[in-house]
This record gives sequence, structure tokens and C-alpha cells, in this order.
Amino acid sequence: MGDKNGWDQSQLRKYDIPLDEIPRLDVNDPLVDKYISENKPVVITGTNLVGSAEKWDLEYLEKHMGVADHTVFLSRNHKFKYFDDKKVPHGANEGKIDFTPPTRRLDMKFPEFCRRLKDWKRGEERMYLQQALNSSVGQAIVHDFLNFNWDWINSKQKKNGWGPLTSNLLLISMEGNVTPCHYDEQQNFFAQIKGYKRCILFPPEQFECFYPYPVYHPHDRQSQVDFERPDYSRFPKLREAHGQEAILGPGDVLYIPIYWWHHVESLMRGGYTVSVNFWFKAGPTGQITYPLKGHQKVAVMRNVEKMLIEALQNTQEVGPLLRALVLGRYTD
Ligand code: QVN
Ligand code: ZN
Repeated sequence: MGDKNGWDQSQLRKYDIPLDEIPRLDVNDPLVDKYISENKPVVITGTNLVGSAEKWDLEYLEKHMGVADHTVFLSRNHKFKYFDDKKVPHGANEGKIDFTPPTRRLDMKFPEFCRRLKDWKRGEERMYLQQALNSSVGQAIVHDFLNFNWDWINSKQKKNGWGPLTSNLLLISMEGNVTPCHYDEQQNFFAQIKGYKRCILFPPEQFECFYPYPVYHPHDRQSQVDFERPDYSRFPKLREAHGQEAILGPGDVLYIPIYWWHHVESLMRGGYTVSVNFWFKAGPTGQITYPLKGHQKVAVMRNVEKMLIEALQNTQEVGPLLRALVLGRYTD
């Protein structure tokens, strides 16, 4: 950890995927707007977006987060794969689809989260706090929140024709935790506050490399591929994946374009990390030109899947119908 960056290579997990570096640009560099308008990732330095949160260490947060419960996920390993509670099968589907939640959710007060962090021993469940910044937090946190650099982020939202800000998640992670590869349907400014996170991104054009779960599955938008144990016989196109990475430290802001695949890890042996994301609705579609962009094709594919689920009223019939449609007709 003696490196000038505050981290070293040995703190990074190792994957069999070629990676380039995401460009790092100063907030005043005119190229920043070019990257954002072209839906390309960029690390932006000097924004002061979350400067008012520089002091958000565990001690300060414990004092000021308030008495409400917070959402904490627990995992028996270092991976925290998201699942949608609303898509967990029940009733008629129960038993036909095998789904075991990979993490469990526990609501706890902030002091309990801090105590569990301090007492944590290797081999115990890992924790990841993912709490929406809302009125449940204490007044000092609200004050810091109001002092985020809203002028900067509002100007980016406006300039790029994005929709409204939908949420800010406060993310407090243990060192070594991994958020596996997934994509979101929102634009994202991801702000790092404490510690270091490594983000690995892939463009939506690489959809075929990541084999997302079906749309009706609780793991919708998540890749089925495990970077640590790549199964090239099931997922051969993973071999063609080519990513871009950035290590984010305090003050850095990463633009994660809508529909881009991303994997996020808190560096190993780096202590806990604190981040806040800013999710924005996509802007209006505007004039469609051809050929379609990667993200537009992904949106079309999602709609086709949703239409079949709706028409068939049984998720188990989607696969067979799609195969009947394609095999020997659109395959060769
Ligand atoms: C993951 C909904 C990220 C950041 C990521 C986890 C956020 C929690 C983003 C991290 C989460 C999947 C679905 C919420 O993926 O989009 O900001 O570990 O920092
Ligand atoms: Zn995400």
C-alpha cells in the first residue's frame, strides 16, 4: 500500500479479462462533456460533488445517521449479487423455478452496523450497507447532503437532457466486497468518499459476452457469468469480453453510462469504503437513427422478453417459444 495512489496491484482481484484504463479528466476539461454526451465512461476529478461528505467516516456517521433502521445485506462469501424481491417466484411458480437468495437483508440501526463491523471475524458473514439518502437520516447528514455540488450535477443533467434524479444510495462496504457484473437502466454519477473501489465496465455492445438472466428472473440485469470461475463451455463469448477499469479514491466521480455492464469491488486490505451514487432517469428518446446503438438493442430485447411473458402468462413457456422461433430459421 506504499504506492503514491494509496493502493497497489496486490489489492486487486485477478480476472482473466483484458482491461484498458478509463480516462481520468479534470472537471474543467472540455472532453468531459464529450464523453458524457457520447455515453462513454470517464473518471472526473475536482468536481467537489461530495466535498461536504469528506468527513463521513464511521465515527461521524454513527453520531449523525439518526435512530432509523438501515438496509444491510449479508453474504456468506464476498459477492453481493442483487436480486429483485418482486421477481422471487411464489404461488403457482413455486418449486418449478429454483431460486435461493444469495444474500439476506437485515435492517439495523447504525450503531449496530458499526459494532458488527468492528467485531467482524474472518469466516463470518460479510456486510454491505445500502441505504437510500432520504429524510430518515439525521440533520447533520441532511445538511451535508444539501451542500453537495448540486450546481455541477444539475448542469450535467440539463446539458445531456437526462430525466430527474431518482435516488442517491449511501454505500458502506467492507474491504474485499464485490458487486458482480450487472447493468442498470439509469444514468449514474458514482462518487467515492472513503477508501478505494475498482470499477470494471463493458459497453452494451458486449451484451452477448455476459449472458444476463431472463428479464422475469430475480437476477434480471445481472450477468450469469462468474468472473472468478469463468465457465467458457456454458458462456463461450465471455472470451471476447474486453473491459475498461478505474480505481476510484476519495473525491473521484465515475460516470457509469446507462446500460453499461459494471462490476464493483472494494479493494482488499483497504478498510471499509463509503460511496454515494446519483441515479438519473434516461432522457427522452428523440430521433431514432440506424443502425441502432447497443443500448437501444438491449432495450428492444427487454421489450420482446416482456411481451412474451405477458402474452404467455407463464415464464416457463418463454424459452421454448423463443427456441421454436429461432432454431433452423434464424440460426445456422
Ligand atoms: C447493486 C442495485 C452500482 C454500485 C455498486 C452497488 C450498488 C448496489 C451502481 C457498488 C446495487 C445492484 C442493483 C443496487 O452498481 O449502479 O451504483 O458496489 O458500489
Ligand atoms: Zn449498478
